[in-house]
Amino acid sequence: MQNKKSSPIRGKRSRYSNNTPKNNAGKNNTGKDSKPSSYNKKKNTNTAKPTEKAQKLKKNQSIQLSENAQYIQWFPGHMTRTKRQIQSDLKLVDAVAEIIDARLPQSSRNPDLDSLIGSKPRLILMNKCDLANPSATAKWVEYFRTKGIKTVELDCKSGKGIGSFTNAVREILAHRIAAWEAKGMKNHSLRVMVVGIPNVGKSSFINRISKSTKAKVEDRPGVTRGNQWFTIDKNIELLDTPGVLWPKFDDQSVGEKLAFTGAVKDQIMDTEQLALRLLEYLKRNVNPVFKERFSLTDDELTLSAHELLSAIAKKRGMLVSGGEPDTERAAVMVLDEFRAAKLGRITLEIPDKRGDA
Ligand SMILES: Nc1nc2c(ncn2[C@@H]2O[C@H](COP(=O)(O)OP(=O)(O)OP(=O)(O)O)[C@@H](O)[C@H]2O)c(=O)[nH]1
Ligand SMILES: [Mg+2]
Repeated sequence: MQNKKSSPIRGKRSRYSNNTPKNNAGKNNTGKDSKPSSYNKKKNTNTAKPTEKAQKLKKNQSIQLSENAQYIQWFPGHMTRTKRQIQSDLKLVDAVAEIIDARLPQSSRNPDLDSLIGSKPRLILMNKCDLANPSATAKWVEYFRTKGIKTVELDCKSGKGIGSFTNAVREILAHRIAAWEAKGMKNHSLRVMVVGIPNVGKSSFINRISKSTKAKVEDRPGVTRGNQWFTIDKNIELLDTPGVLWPKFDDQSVGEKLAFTGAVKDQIMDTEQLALRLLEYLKRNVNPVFKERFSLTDDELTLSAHELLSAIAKKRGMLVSGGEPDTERAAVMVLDEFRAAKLGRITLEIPDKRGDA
């Protein structure tokens, strides 16, 4: 598996991150016209205010947003083109494999997919299980089972679960295979389209299963830009597709969770505010790995997110000249460590008690 960069945000923060309240002003949701701002280590993070869009959202929709919330949306032009391409390529495939992120089994599902793929047989590949909480993963597999959706747990880093894919495809296509066989067509080749949000591991999965490195893989969203066929054995062909999000996250917490896991381009966001939101979550849902990783005391866990980020920066020796904590560097580090599950194998959502997602 190719892995050109270990972190989606490392090294970019100094060029793009800017913690001023108007950070998102002047940007469209493609991030294309956003101007990299210079890295200013002297910022006072305690003055961070919600972005203009977040403030507007708060006013208009009466949503309780913390001061660290920001408006997140990413739907660049290539995603519109990909949607059209998926639609036109559907007639070429027998089934669709929807890859989702095991840390976000609900929010990493594109709501547009249902209407896009219609009645095509579908299975879910729940990837990045190595980063998710195993008992939450089991709950989600059960949840999808009750909804009648075949689900395979995957870890494309180690290859765990890859061996179950072929049988799962045969299972969801059993009727068609039986019909082909009745017509004397043995070993009819099966074509499966692999779809999913950006950075979820579509290309990694294809490389793993085809034992190649032909599909381009990087640790950032938006790597695959065109549909590409791969033959995994004489009977199965897979179509790799670019990751697609949707034009508007109705619930901003969805955009935020996708941003935590790296499905949204980092350059369109304020990294420090995002890390503060993540710390707010981790403070509410303390797990021992997170606590231990930063040697946090119970008292420190009662600090505000800003204070906690400063404390973490100091603990890691991240200081700017004058001895002030370098919270911007610490923010990048916190997000990086979260994404690599160094703060625990955290699943950010579980199906509720009624069995709803
Ligand atoms: N820990 C872990 N990392 C994974 C897994 N699968 C993929 N990755 C990593 O996730 C990142 C994105 O993988 P890609 O295969 O490029 O994802 P993609 O869905 O093809 O992304 P786009 O083409 O940008 O839509 C890479 O750094 C992979 O190494 C997994 O199961 N576990
Ligand atoms: Mg890809």
